[in-house]
Amino acid sequence: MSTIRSADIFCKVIDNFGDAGVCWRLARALTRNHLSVRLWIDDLACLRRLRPAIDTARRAQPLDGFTVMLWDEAASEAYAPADMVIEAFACRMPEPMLEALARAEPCRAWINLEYLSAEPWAKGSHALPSPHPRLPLTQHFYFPGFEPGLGGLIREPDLGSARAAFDAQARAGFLARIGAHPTDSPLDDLLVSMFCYPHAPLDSLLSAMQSGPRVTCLVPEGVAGDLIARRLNRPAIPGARSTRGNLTLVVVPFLEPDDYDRLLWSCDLNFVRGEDSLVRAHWAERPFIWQLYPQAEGAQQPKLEAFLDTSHAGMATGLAARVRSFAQWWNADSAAMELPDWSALCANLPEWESHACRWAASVASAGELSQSVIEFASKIR
Ligand code: TRH
Repeated sequence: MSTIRSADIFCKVIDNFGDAGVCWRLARALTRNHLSVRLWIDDLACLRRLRPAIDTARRAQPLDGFTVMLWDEAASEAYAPADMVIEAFACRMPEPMLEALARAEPCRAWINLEYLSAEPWAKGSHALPSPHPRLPLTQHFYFPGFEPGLGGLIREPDLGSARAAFDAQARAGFLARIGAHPTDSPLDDLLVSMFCYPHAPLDSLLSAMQSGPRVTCLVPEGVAGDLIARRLNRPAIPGARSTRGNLTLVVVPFLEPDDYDRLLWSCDLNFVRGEDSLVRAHWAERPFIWQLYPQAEGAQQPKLEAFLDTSHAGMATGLAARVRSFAQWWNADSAAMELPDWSALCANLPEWESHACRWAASVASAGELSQSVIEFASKIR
């Protein structure tokens, strides 16, 4: 056992916001666990979309208690590794950095933080060693997860109290601040947040919403922008809104992560995607529909089924079937499936919310990622 005092997180942005989002969140969580943290990221502009405080012209800068470092070729010069070195999502550190890692005394904990999946193989691969083919270095796989036996999910220790303090008045103030609701009168509609990929069958869903129960759908700027602009008949910029039938469509700003949490807490149903917004939707304790990041050969489909199997444990059979068919439709490759009954899904929201609370509590009790990875690193070092 060796105390871990510092961490380097390496983040290569492939596309979208998930790589930066997960790494930023992990950096903040490790910092709050009293580690000195550097987040090495190759795309400062992407991080800036999440945290506008970032200056894209600076190679090193403080943010939220840790240091953000531009990860480019020059970063390898004189690299001195931290006690724990995390490569996110198998991004590869360049040879000179690996050589510095191999030379470091005492040896460092070298970890590959993997993608989140409920598929059974994740448990089988969690914490396995993977020796470097040439250098005297061993990397370990580390899997976040929903169940015991994996690394858990990132969950800030003060999240429960922050959410509990977010009462009806705070919610109304927040919704007014982001322009979700133009007046201070209470919002009677069902409130839905929408974060999806451009290929989602959103147009069909919005049409169904027009003839379902009254709903206000909040779409952060940049999400399905072309479709939303067509629907609104004007640019999809914050403040743009239109009502057709029982649906009011509103564009809100792309929010900073802590405000995005508040958005999820505020809504009756959240559509989320990728990885990090899925985790945040759990902590909102509200019903959610997940759209998975599309992978080669449809690898996201078994991932979806595994998640539904795991997360629906203990859910009433009728509700589970309804949610499953909706999630399958939302993730289908084509318009081959018929749109499930939107109104019936809405009628199930109270029962679904009770399940969401139980499921979130079960996931939270399975472990917290930032703490578990520190413990793991101190054992393997
Ligand atoms: O943006 P994503 O689709 O990211 C994806 C996934 O991580 C995927 O697994 C990965 O392979 C791919 O990137 C490269 O979805 P995700 O993971 O939810 O990340 C979005 C982040 O943006 C998350 O941290 C929440 C945050 N966010 C805000 O902060 N404000 C907002 O208004 C919105 C809509 C999102």
